Amino acid sequence: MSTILELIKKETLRQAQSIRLIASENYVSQDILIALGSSLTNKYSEGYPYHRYYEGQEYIDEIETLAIESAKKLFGAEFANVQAYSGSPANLAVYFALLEPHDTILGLSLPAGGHLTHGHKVSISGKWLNSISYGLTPEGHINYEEIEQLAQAHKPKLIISGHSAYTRQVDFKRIGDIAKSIGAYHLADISHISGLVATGVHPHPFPDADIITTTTHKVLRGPRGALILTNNPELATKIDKAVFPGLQGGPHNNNIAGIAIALEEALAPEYTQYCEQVIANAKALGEALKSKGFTLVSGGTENHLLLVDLRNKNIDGDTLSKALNSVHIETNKNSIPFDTASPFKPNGIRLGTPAITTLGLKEADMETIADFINQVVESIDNTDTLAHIKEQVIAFITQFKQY
Ligand code: DSN
Repeated sequence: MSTILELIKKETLRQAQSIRLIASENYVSQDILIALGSSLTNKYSEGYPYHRYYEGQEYIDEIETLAIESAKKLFGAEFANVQAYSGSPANLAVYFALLEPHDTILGLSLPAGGHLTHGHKVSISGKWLNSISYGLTPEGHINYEEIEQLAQAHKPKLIISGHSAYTRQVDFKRIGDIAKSIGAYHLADISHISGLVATGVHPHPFPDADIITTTTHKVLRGPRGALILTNNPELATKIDKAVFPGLQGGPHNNNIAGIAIALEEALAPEYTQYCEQVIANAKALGEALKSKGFTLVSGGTENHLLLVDLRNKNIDGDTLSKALNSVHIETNKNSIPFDTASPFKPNGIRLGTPAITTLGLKEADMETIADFINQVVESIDNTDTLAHIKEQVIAFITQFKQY
């Protein structure tokens, strides 16, 4: 067996023996793994279904059409592009479709829970565009009044709603109304919450957003990739041109097939139950952590993720996430709103429940996980205790369905 195949086996085992709490990760189905590893990866297909530049597309056209139709049905959209390689290129394609260099955009700042591509200054979105950022209130909620003030003062051409580390529901209508009042486009990047939106357990950005982007591999539980959705035919044409030939070459057909399967899975009633359980588990984990003296940004959660403010625990997010990883609990360090510490040693960690909910964990199991996390904080320098916790974690998580 090649070294790479050996490493893949080790990674599969590592995932099976870990409590995976990274809010943007999940486990895909066996059908999706088959699609990803299929002959579809051998094929070039520049263009769109039934309008390609290379021959031999009869099955590829059918696959991409099925993905488009399922995306439209799941999100109630008239147009869907399924070719963007991932969330960042999807957002860039929207900017390329709608904006000129140096146009102004307004998005949630990265330290407040936004994304690099929402205008951070190290990203092309902050270098080639004039990016302005809004933040949160001291209570950890989106500061809608600040959006309004910044929109009036700077007249951005595009306002972005959506986030990577925000624990409350987004008021898409309020942001859409602000965008309308200044003639700006409203882009809702729902990458983190798209499954919740599709199943109605989080408010939908349509009709208050002009365009929706989402990755396909978070709560949505598909392979890596992205969707760009709109109900506006003019914007749809511009977006298709921006994705290809504007930004990308041949689409990743194996991923598009996996996306088509994930969307079909998400259209089934069991997926709505899954999304409801994702939120129930996040709330239960939050309450269990609070009962052990942990502080949560915004006091709790209304979606799939939690941000833990560690300042009262006398430990930073880098040290804790590494210690948790050593006992097979995967999290990521994360800045908390108004964090004065460096992003390399921030004061928070981010936790999410999409992956563990796929394994079948329920509210009562969140008590166990909160207990493991608390034990790690209390035994941070005790290698013997950490080794013992690791054994308990592996015994606990391997009781559940394996992927
Ligand atoms: N890296 C993703 C996340 O973890 O939220 C965002 O792109």
